[in-house]
Amino acid sequence: MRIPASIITLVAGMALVLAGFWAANYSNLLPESASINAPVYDELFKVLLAIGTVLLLGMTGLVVFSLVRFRRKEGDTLDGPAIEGNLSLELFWTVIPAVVVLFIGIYSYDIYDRMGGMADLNGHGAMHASEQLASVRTSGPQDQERIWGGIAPTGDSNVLPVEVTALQFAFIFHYPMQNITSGELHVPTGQMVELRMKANDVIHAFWVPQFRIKQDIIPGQTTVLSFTAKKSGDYPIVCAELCGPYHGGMRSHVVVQEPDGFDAWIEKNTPATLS
Ligand SMILES: [Cu+2]
Repeated sequence: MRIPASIITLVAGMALVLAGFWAANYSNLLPESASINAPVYDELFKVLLAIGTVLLLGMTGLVVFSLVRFRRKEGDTLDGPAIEGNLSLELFWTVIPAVVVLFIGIYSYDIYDRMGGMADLNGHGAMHASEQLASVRTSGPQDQERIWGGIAPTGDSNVLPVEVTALQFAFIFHYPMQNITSGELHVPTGQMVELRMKANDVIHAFWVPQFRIKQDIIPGQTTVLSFTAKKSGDYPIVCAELCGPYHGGMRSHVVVQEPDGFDAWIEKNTPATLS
C-alpha cells in the first residue's frame, strides 16, 4: 500500500511544528534569568528559536531526502528532465517567507516597545530634527544632559542611579548619591537601577546575559539602561562591542544582593566625610 504524499507532508509538517515547540520550550539554551526584564526578551527568543528550528529541520530534511530519493540510478547516463516553472510552488516559497519575515518584524518591534525601548528618553515628547538641533545649541553645561539612546526607567518608584564609565578596557561604576566608586556593580534585588553610561575613548557595550539587557556606550553621547534585578547572585558584565586588542578581557561583575546585604555594602564603602 502506498501512503499518499499529502498525508506524508501533513505528518512531516506536524512533526516539524512539534520539534519547533520542543526546541523553544525545553532546549534550555539561555542562561538563568535574573532580572524582571528577562521574560519579555525570552518570549521573543522562544518564538525565533521555534521558527528557526522548523526552517532548519524542514530544509535540511528536504535536501537529504532529495539526495537519497532522486539520486542517479545505476547505469543512468541521460540528462535529467527539463523542468521549467511551477507557479503554485513559487507562490508557496515566496508568500510563506514574506509572511514569516513580516510577522517577525512586527513582533520584534512590539517586544522592543515592551522592553521600554520606544519610550521617550528626555521627557519632552518626540522632537523634530530642527527642534533637536535648537535644543542642542541652547543647552548650556547647566542643562540636564541629553540622553541619546537606551531604556529609561519607568514609573516613579525610587530608582538607584549609577554612573558608568567605559574605557579601554574596564567599566567603572560611580554611585553619585553615596559618592562610591567601584570596579564592580552592586545592586539590590527588587529596585530599579538606572545606569547613565559614558565612554572615554571608543564605543563599548554593556551586556549582562542573565539580565537580557545590552546597550552601546558611545563617546560624547550619554546612553541609559534600566533594569530591576530579581535574583541574588554574581553575574558577568561583558563588553559586547569590539573595542580594541583587549576587548575580550573587558569584563566585570554585577553582584545582586538582598536589600539588607546591599545596604551593608553601601555602608561599608561610603567614604568618611571630613567635617
Ligand atoms: Cu569595550
